[in-house]
Amino acid sequence: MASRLRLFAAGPTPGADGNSDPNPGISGKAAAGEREGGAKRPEPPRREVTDLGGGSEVVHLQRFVDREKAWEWFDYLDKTIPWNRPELRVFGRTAQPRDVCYVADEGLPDLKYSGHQPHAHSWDEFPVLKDILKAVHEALPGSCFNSLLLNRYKTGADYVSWHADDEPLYGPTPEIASVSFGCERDFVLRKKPTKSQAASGSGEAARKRLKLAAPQQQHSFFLKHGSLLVMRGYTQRDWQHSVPKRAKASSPRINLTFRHVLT
Ligand SMILES: O=C(O)CCC(=O)C(=O)O
Repeated sequence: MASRLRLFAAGPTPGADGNSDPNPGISGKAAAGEREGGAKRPEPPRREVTDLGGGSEVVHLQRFVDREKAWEWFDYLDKTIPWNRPELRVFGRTAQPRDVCYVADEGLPDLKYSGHQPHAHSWDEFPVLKDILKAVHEALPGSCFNSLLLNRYKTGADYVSWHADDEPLYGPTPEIASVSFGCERDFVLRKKPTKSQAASGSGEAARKRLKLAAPQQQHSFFLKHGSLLVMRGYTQRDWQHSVPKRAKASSPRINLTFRHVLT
């Protein structure tokens, strides 16, 4: 059967704010990741770039891969990946409930994050991951990912709290490409307080002050089934991101974050 994969690497760049939804009619139900139903609508190629300032940028392709192919990949990943649910710690707290798995090229330095050192599986174990990696590389010319962190959120009670992927093994300006399947969830970015702001109070207090003073210090993206979101430049140094709990998100979501480990 001919592949129905359609990639939208070269769509127009509409402007600074990438948060506008080209399909505002999508209901909460559809947003929860329902598979079929409803009228088929044309899927316009669209590449939204959000300039976060200070050399940080987010690129968002809501229709990176078509729904049917995205569900095929979701089902494969859901059934085939050897998911495990480690105890992850962020800022001294044990939390972060979600299933994870790690895949990487052979011979890379070990990844350690949130107090967890995952076993690195080989790409050869999961041929579909190679297909997805190829699609991501085609969508992002010049990219060269050699590792992948997979997350599965079984319900809206699973989440990732505020953090940055600023491990030294990714270097100072990593490009991180995040592909989402299944239940649609919010992805939120907030500015880290500067050193002097943090020094003048607790980090959290500084953030509260910042938020009051500057609402542009937070950006929210709605990650749809089959979408691709890319963080670039100094995003990991200067911003934190999270996928908050959502009581209404009742179905599973799978997220793949492709990264380049420096060698
Ligand atoms: O699930 C997501 O969209 C984000 C995952 C994430 O933040 C991470 O793996 O570091």
